[in-house]
Parts: sequence; structure tokens; C-alpha cells
Amino acid sequence: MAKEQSVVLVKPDGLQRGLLGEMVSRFERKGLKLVAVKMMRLTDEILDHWYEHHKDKDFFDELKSFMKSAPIVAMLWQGVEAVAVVRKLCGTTSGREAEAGSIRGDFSISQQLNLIHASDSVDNADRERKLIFKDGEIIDWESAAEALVYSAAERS
Ligand code: FUP
Repeated sequence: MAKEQSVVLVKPDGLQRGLLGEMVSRFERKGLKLVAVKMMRLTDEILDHWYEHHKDKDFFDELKSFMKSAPIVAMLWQGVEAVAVVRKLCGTTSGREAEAGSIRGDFSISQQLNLIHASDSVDNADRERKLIFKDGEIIDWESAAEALVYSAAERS
């Protein structure tokens, strides 16, 4: 089955609140495979592309300031239908509305300070991956756990 890659950003509030390990742990326990990770400060150049769809919104400048307020940790998580799976683990955008049991639902009560970003489509995952990672930073490795988390048909 088709393996997808989803771009996850642990946002400045996630890092400041010491929730990085909690978030990584949830993706690992689910059975997703980490293929790239990087700590960095986001720039206006990246954010203008990243949030292009929000550039005319009144919250755009505040959103950019927030996203630059501390470093972020960017990760690429791979798995079967990973884009939808990761979105579900994160929960809907506002922490107040996000489902209990999801990352935002369990740890966030804000629409903007919602701890984490996850790609919302395979096309956007592709676009976001290119904004953050160089080809050499993505590691193709054999995970021994794959035989335990997928059926043979799902692995092929
Ligand atoms: P998501 O795909 O869940 O990250 O949600 P959106 O692309 O709709 O929004 C991107 C980010 O903009 C959210 F994570 C938080 C921020 N946002 C605001 O700050 N105010 C709003 O009214 C809506 C979104």
C-alpha cells in the first residue's frame, strides 16, 4: 500500500511547554516511522510560503510572530496513509474543539497556540517537506517494527 510522509512541526509552545517527547512518543507508539528530524528557527521567508493561504487574514502577523517566538522541531513521519493518520493524532485546529485523546485535545486550549502542525494533504506534505528538508536529510531505513505493525499486504 502507498506509504506517505507527513511533515510535523512541534511549534514554539510545544517546545516551551516541554511536550516534544510526549508528541514524539505518540507517533512512535502508533507505528509511524521517523525519517527526518531537525530543530530550527522559522523565518519570514518560510512562513510566508507555509501559511500562504492565510496571508490576507487579520491573524497572519500574529501567527508569524508566534511561530518565530522560539525554535521549532520539524519531523517527517512515514507510514501507510500517514497524512490522515497524523492529522487524526493531532486533532482539529482549535485546542478547544479538538477531540479528547488527540494531542491538541489533550494539551491545548487555544486556536493559535495549538502545539503542532501536520500536513493536511499529500500535495501539501510534498510542498512543506521541500521547504524544510534537503534530500540528504531524509533517511531511508528499515524499521524492524514494520513487520509487527502492518500486515504483509499493507507492507507491499
Ligand atoms: P491546521 O491545518 O489545523 O494547522 O489549520 P489552518 O491551516 O487552518 O491554520 C493554520 C494555523 O493558523 C493554525 F494552526 C493556527 C492559526 N490560526 C489562527 O491563529 N487563527 C485562526 O483564526 C485560524 C488559524
